[in-house]
Amino acid sequence: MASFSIKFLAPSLPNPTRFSKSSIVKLNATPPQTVAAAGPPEVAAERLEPRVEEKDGYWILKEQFRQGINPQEKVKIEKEPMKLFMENGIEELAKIPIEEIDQSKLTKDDIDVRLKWLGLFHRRKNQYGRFMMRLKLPNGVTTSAQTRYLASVIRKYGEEGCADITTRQNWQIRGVVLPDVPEILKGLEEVGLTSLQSGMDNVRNPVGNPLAGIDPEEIVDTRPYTNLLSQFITGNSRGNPAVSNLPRKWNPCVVGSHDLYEHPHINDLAYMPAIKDGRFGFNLLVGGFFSAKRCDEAIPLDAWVPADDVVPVCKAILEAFRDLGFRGNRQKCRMMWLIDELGVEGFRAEVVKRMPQQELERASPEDLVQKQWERRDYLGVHPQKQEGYSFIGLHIPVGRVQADDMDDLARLADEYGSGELRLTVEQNIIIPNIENSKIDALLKEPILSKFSPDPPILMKGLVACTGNQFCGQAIIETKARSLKITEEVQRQVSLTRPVRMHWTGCPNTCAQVQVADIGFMGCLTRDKDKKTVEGADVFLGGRIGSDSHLGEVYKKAVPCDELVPLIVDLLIKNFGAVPREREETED
Ligand code: SRM
Ligand code: SF4
Repeated sequence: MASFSIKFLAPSLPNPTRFSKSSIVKLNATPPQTVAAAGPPEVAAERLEPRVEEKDGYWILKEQFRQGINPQEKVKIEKEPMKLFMENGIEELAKIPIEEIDQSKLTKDDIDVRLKWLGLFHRRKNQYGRFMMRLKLPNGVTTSAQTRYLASVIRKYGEEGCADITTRQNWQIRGVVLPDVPEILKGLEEVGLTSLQSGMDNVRNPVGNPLAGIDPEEIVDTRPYTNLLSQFITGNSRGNPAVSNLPRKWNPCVVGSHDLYEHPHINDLAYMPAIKDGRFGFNLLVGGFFSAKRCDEAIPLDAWVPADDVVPVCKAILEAFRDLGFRGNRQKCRMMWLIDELGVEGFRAEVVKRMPQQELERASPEDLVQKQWERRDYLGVHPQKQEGYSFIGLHIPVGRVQADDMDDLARLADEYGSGELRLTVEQNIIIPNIENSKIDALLKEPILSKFSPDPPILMKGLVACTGNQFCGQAIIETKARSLKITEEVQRQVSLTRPVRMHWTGCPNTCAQVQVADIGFMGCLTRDKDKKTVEGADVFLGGRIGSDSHLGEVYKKAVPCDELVPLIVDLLIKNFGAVPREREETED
């Protein structure tokens, strides 16, 4: 398959769009209804009045649309969150003792809500006074210097500090205390990182092919596009308030591999490589999302953009969402709800209005992603498209690392590769650009017994969200439990193919249980003695790749202590597992 290169475009910086104020309607506090099956909905012209306006460089909800809005919208109105970064409000906030901060609603909301615009999440419930810091890491690409810097930050926090690789191929670091934040923000800038606009009603990390630029089978190198998107979204790490007051979170990805490592079907915007009239570009999928109340796969927008329009179309879609999206019940604010309300064509028309030339081509039939493609395992050593070089995929159990681990991984990247590391949505790490002559020595490195290129087969596909160790929304513990249960299951059965098991601590499904072969979603339940215990709803049948399909509940509310026999049974009946005892007798 041919590869395509693109020009590296200067990021298109925020360009405020102004709208007529002629027709004014009140925000309907009743959430929009799902109309998917009912044909194109009738949408009154006044419904298309933008609900936000620009004031002093920030976008705020217009007075007339403030009825029935959710509490998070009120927090945004009370004080613009981006000011903490753009007007250096963080410097002052960081000087106030946390006890004092907690005494005023305004400053309490600053640390619990508004700081998420700077990527800082106060772990009030489970790690009071400490913050998780979420980075932006387009395409999951990072450097050894960045990794060492992040390690240096968490090392300072001793047992309170650690880091996680996230399900959006990103870093999160933990243990951060408020007085250190201004200095950490400077440190991030020095190593070329940003944490800006990574939480709350912002665009999340742009996901791309973890093998971009090194994969002999790649369709297109996704890195330039994910970089451009991130530069646009964060205003080159200086902040972009034009897209920081969305009605809700928003997830983008750019697909570059037939393997669909990027999970296009569960992103709000997925760029699918496609040729049109000999030009390279992308068909667009929109609206994929998971939430506690509703999960939906992305649908075609019936639109194709040339490669040069990746940023303009992202901007147009974000502006349509920002201007028109519902801001009432938080469970009904994701972009798919707006698409439902306007109909795909209606939504598309709003995007077209916001394109620079008010034009958007129809989708191309020449989709470049091969439908019949067996998803490849990136763990282990694999040849790159660059002759004489290989990459190695290392398994990072449930994505958790400590400072020393990060330093060691950075050292491997420097000594054996080109100083680059890549993070994957399965919470693993890839080290690219290793000269083939160095592979043997690399495979003897002691840290590979912890972060194995060839982990036990069931560990390969294990993913777990943060869970109740740190996450205030968690119902159950996930990371340690998922490892323990998987180890136990492995002792009981053997398998010849990996089974992707995902654990998520609550219905928000950050670990995407619906895409897993077997998923576990935390809940509370009762055991045989009627005692309340941690449990899980078990999901089955998620598929990824071109025949993607969301898994469904197989069994509800299973006590965690009863999961091992259930998993063993599922593996035997559905995934060809063989009980170890029988295997031993047969030998
Ligand atoms: Fe998530 C909220 C962790 C990927 C759906 N997610 C949270 C919070 C911020 C809740 C909180 O304040 O504690 C969690 C932080 C816990 C912590 O201390 O780490 C959290 N989400 C994560 C991460 C770290 C899970 C992981 O272990 O990897 C992932 C960070 C990705 C990143 O780098 O940005 C993460 N979250 C996801 C995904 C997966 C994805 O994007 O592919 C989803 C489902 C997909 C989607 O969003 O459509 C996801 N997270 C949610 C939701 C439900 C969203 C909704 O529309 O209702 C929430 C709750 C919310 O936003 O109100 C949530
Ligand atoms: Fe927290 Fe729930 Fe997301 Fe897990 S799924 S990180 S428990 S919000």
